[in-house]
This record gives sequence, structure tokens and C-alpha cells, in this order.
Amino acid sequence: MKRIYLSLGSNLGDRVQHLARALEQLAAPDLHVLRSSPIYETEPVDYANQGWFLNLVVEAETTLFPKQLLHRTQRIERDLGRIRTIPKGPRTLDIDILFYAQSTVRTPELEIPHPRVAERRFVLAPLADLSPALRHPVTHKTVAQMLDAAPPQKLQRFLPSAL
Ligand code: GSY
Repeated sequence: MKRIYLSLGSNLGDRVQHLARALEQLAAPDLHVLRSSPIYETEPVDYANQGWFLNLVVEAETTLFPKQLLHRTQRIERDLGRIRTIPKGPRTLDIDILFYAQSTVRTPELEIPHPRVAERRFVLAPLADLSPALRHPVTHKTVAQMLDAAPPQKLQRFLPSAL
């Protein structure tokens, strides 16, 4: 069993429902969701001309290998109606793999830890609610330290938890 952290985001349609359905679909015999963070409403980064996101982070345990996990998360994104239109633009659901135990993966298809984890308050704030002392396997910084150093981004708590 490997401990993993996933970031979920939605900024199209019924955002709470998309996150709730994604959490339901993540739960499986080979993936056990342990905890889900509060939901934050967050201003968009990278592509500003779009609606605000709802974001949360999930802590889970899985027997899936990283590539299998990626394919699982991509299938859930597709099932929830994700259509890739504008790159970095609006989406019903996005699932990013943040950490896979203390492992690193670098392939054209997949990078773990997520390459932008330290820059994204919309990831670090909910992650810090779950595991502030978790360390990045390459920089060895804790989540709390990364959150302190991250660039500004507007966000606020929206709901206590989606579970
Ligand atoms: O990479 C996740 C999709 N995404 C988000 C997001 O989930 N939240 C916010 N606030 N901005 C984002 N920009 C992108 S791309």
C-alpha cells in the first residue's frame, strides 16, 4: 500500500457535485480514500479569464502503480464529462497526482511530485489542512514551509469537507 495525495478541482457546472462524484468514483478495492480536505474557492492561475475553482485534496492509500493511478484518474475525469478545450482553461474536473509515497517519477506522460506543487496555494492550503509536516521528497521542504513561500493567490474556505 502506498500513501498518495491527489488534488481535485472544478470550475464548470455544479462544482460541488463534480467533486463529490469524483470522490465516490475514486473509492475502489485498490484505492482507499483516507481523508478529504475542506473545499476552497480559489482564483484561477495560469489562465485568468475563467471562473473561480473549487479545490480540495485527498489523502488515500493504493496498490496501483503510478501509471495505473494516472489512467484511473484520467478515466474519472472523462466519466465526469471533461472535455479538453482551451489548455489550462475551464474544466468540469481535474485530478492531479501530487505525491506518491516518497517516490519520484519522470516520464513524458507523468511527473511526480507534481512539478508545480510548491507554486500553487490552491493545492498547498488544503494539503496543509491534512498534512502540514509532509515533506517534498526532492526539496525536503514541508507543506507548511512551501505554503509560507508560495506566491499570492486569492482563496477562501468554501465548505468544511466534501465527504
Ligand atoms: O491544474 C489544475 C487545474 N487548474 C486550476 C485549479 O484547479 N485551481 C485554480 N485555482 N487554478 C487552476 N488553474 C488550473 S490549470
